[in-house]
Amino acid sequence: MAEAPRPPSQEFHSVLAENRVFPPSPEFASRAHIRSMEDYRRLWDEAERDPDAYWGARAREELYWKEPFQTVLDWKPPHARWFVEGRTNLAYNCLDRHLDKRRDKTAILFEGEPGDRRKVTYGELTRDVNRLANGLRSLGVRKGDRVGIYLPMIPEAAVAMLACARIGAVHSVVFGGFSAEALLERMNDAGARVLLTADGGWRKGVVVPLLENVRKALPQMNSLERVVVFQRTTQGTLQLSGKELAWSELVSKQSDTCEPEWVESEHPLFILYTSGSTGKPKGVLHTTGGYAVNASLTTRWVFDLKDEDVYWCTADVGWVTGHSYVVYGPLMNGATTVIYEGAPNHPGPDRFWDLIAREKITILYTAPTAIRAFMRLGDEHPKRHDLSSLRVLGSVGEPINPEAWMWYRDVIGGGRCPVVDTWWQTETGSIMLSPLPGATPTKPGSATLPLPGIHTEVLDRQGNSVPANQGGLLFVTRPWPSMLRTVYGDPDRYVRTYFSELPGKYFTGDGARRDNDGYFWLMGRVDDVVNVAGHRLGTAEVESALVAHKSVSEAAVVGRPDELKGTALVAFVTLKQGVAPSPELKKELGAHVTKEIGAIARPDEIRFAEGLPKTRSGKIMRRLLRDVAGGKQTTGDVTTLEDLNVLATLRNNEE
Ligand code: 6R9
Repeated sequence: MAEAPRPPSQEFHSVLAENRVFPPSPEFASRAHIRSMEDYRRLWDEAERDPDAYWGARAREELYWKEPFQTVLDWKPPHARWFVEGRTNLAYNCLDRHLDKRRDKTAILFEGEPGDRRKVTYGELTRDVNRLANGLRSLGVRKGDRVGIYLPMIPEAAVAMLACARIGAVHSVVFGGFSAEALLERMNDAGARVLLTADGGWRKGVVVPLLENVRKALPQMNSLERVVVFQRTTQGTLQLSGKELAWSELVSKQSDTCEPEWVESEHPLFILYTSGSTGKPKGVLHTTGGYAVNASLTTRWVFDLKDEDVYWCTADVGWVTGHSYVVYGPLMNGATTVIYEGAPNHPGPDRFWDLIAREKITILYTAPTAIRAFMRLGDEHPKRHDLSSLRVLGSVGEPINPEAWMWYRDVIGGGRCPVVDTWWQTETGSIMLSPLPGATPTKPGSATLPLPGIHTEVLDRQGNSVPANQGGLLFVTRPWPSMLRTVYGDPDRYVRTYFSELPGKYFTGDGARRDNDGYFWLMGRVDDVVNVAGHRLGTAEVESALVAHKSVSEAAVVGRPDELKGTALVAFVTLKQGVAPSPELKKELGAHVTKEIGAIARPDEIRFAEGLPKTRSGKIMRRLLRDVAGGKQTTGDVTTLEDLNVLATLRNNEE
């Protein structure tokens, strides 16, 4: 059972005192797509007055529709269908549509970690996508079939996604940092027929063994028929066998053209697994039309994206940010999107700044955890490079503390670039709360205001509005085009997780407050999901990995505020009878979690405990553990504690 949402704690004390305001500069505003708060309010009012007219107009502007839609929204809470009768194709919208004007424009500017570079033009990208799309068809992949993608950050990751979209196959990208076990679970849940992968990818100077992981999982991948392997890290001929097939061989015989599958607006586009409050990740399902409209629109508005921009979102395509803001959003806009393969600090701490200066990158979109890490490395690294090409800076993934926000603005943006703190989720598909850089006065640490047509509210559990400056739960109270449609294979979980708190209103799982100007300040998750270095993890997932170890009897994992990562993971572990606690065992358990999920889930701290505090009904009292982990005094109600001694023992066991 998931624990009921708790009122958000106020972990980021410093934001409570934040009152600096930065209006957009007149020069920036005069050239922006949206130039003033009047512009913003006009759009807002338009959406408010007639939502169907507003979204219908946006959908016609953003996308090429092979068949027009008649119904903008069919809303039977909590199920929405958008642009119902329309037919379109997302690969067509990202590629073919631009060929007249942008055939030779760079679509993808790629830099590998070892320093190899490639510029892929719109013409070349279209050709590569079409060949792979034909290749997939030749393997029997049809509209609606699921295709797994487990690739490094190389142009082929985008090619793979677009090839699926072109033929109406549903892609499910698995982050390359996930282990064989995590990959297996996701591929089986999605029922993937084909998996697109690579021999490896480069990270911190070493090879991430993707193919090795695939091979470990392969015998148990029930639905998988073929594995297509791109050669990235090895030399000579790839030794492949069984279900494996070389990517180069698959595409070499294929035609450069491929008729797109014109799919219904509600045809599934992708499944992306994300963490929830139970051990099993949720397959968030997005469909075509609504997702595309919002991804395209928000990329242009929030980043003030123009044709001449060189745009870099540093997210991995394994996360939703990579889907919407590395691949689909920028390519729908005909932009140049940068893909960088490796670690931000390899071979040196100035890798990002070197790349920005060399390629004259104009828009940078990254995560607070990266910003804080750079901040700690010292100003001298960015200062050695000419960053004057930058004009907009974005942040995503977790709350950004005002100190990091100011550093980002001053040291990276030279005090000249607007900072857009964008709040959204895998489930929302695209940005929901964000400043518009030419219009919205920004405040360090606030995601400011909802985009036009988006209705976010801070409510209590009864659905009442929470007064200004008080914490509450963040809801989205009306449907929006890029909302998730269901949890793949588990439609009840969709209703239960997102719409059972207040019927008909989408519950985000985040706590927030609004200030006197109506600005939103995000306060972190209120459920058992934690954001570790911008990566979303379910504490239950880590717990189930730990209890899968032979020495572990029980485990509880909680988040603790961490200066660098935002949240660090602390695991409380009780051992089986007769197993002695030891530093070696802690190491072993850490390695075990890495194997089960991936290095991102390895607890920062493991504490052995004789027992865990539980309620009489047997639920682990995480609130108490969070306090213990954070070194805070426990103030909450502990009368339901099964054994108060347990708590005292946990406190003292802080070696
Ligand atoms: C896009 C993405 C979603 C969770 C979300 C929230 C946190 C994301 C944020 C933010 C404060 C921001 N989050 N952006 N918190 N300010 N600007 O990150 O999706 O991986 O699904 O994570 O991330 O807690 O609920 P996802």
